[in-house]
Amino acid sequence: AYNVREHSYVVGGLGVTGQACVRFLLQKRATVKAFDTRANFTLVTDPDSGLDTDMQAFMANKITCSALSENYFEGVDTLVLSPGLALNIEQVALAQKCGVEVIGDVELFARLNATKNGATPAKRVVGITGSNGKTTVTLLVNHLLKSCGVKSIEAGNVGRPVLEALQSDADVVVMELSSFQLETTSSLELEAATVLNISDDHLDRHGTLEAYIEAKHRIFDNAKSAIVWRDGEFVAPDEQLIADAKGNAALNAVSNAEFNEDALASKTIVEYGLGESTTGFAIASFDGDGSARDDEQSLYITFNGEKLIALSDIHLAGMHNVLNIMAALGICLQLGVSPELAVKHLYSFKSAPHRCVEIACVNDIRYIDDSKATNIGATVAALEGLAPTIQGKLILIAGGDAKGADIASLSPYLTKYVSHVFALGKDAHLFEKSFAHTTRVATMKDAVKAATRLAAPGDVVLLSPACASLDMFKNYMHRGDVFKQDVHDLHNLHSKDK
Ligand code: UMA
Ligand code: ADP
Repeated sequence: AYNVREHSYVVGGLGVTGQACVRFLLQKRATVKAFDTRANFTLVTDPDSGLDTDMQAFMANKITCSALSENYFEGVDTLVLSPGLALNIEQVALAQKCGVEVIGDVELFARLNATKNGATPAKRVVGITGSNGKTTVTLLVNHLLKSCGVKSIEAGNVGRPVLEALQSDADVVVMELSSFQLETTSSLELEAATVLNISDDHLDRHGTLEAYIEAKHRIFDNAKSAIVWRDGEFVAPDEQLIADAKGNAALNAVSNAEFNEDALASKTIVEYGLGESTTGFAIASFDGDGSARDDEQSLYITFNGEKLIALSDIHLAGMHNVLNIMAALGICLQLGVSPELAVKHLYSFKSAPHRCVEIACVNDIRYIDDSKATNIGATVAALEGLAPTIQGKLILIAGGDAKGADIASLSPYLTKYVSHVFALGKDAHLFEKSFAHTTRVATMKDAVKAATRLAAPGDVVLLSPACASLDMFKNYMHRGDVFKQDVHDLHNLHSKDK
């Protein structure tokens, strides 16, 4: 079995992940030291961790925040790298030169939890990745499982470090996995895995779409089953086979050396999609009187052709959330929870903040916070999902750091759905280039003011930036909070009036 005491570790990066790794390894009495690339870095210890003295000692002696010396990796065999650090930094090159293996915290989890290593009892794990919807699906799966009596916990990119979940008393871990985490993971055994969707994101780190897809598809390597969006591009585990067969140049560039045909043949595939189908999850129209109807009242999610729930009984906005629900039901199914049972608990799910949430409605103008839309795909989903619910105009506040994405690809959607864009931040000019009705603004306050001036009753002011927030805000939460505050200030709303 994999035993941390037989290894000597360096933890790279001391954010949430790195600190959890250090804490875990200290607790297990493993040999560990750490570096952080930020010169002014100071570790904040968690007073509840019960490890204060160990952490204090660790902080005093074991953390390097300057350039690493040539012999830093002497006697070390494993570098546990934080997801925020790219694989091409000099510290990693030095480790590799010294023969040190580079893994992430998820891989450490995988080795400790591996059935072949006799972990008893191993936790059952499901993995969720994709460009958009990861957090929603992760929280939803966890909610449905818990509601159905399964002892589960959410972890990973959603915020709770996976090693904390390993030490919890949960039987099932619902893991949100980013491309950064998957890049350093190779042996994670999963009951079910899904790549929800693929759109441009993080190309500033991964370089090409192919490399990004390759990282995401590592989720399937040791998964017993795959939950697959029938109409999605690059989301099925056999995409590589299909691509090879068709000679698809873009996908052929996705080199997955470890791709294994036998593993694919033995994988269970659960399909889902918005069309009609008698296998897996689908949408079909059922009308009482035999007449042709396809309004929301007559549309149902089906499983293997059988009615599960009417779309009109679903409270999450947008068809992208119907897809998210189907994916979540598919994952629950692979853990033995029937869709019929799981759907009974959908209504009690509260969606996470900053994801298409109405934060105020004044003079019949709705203000919607979708600050979590940090890439183009998410903004497209918000526009398509909200458009059918809007009587008047849609005024969009967007912009920030586009992370190298092609904002011009948003322009057909802006033309179709949006009357005016107020653009903020570092890449505001890209919106100006892509859409004629764009005005650049300096601050969120200016954006809210200008949007409100333009708005009439029935209109929607949507913050869905298609960009990261870090050029102007601490994070997307902060951006959403500032938006809400500015809206409330402008209208003199007190929080109780929301
Ligand atoms: N950093 C340095 N030097 C270091 C270490 C970190 O400059 O030595 C910087 C990084 O470049 C980054 C920031 O510090 O800008 C945080 O990096 P980190 O690796 O320390 O991040 P953690 O605090 O450990 O949080 C990470 C995930 N963050 C990233 O992948 C950037 C969190 O996802 C995740 O919740 C957490 O682990 C627990 O698993 C956040 C995220 O933004 C929400 N993820 C990206 C996304 O969803 O798009 C991938
Ligand atoms: P992630 O964790 O992958 O960033 P979230 O669930 O936090 O995903 O949602 C991020 C953004 O993407 C939100 O703006 C949300 O409205 C949008 N979104 C959610 N699910 C989907 C989906 N299936 N397809 C496209 N966009 C989505």
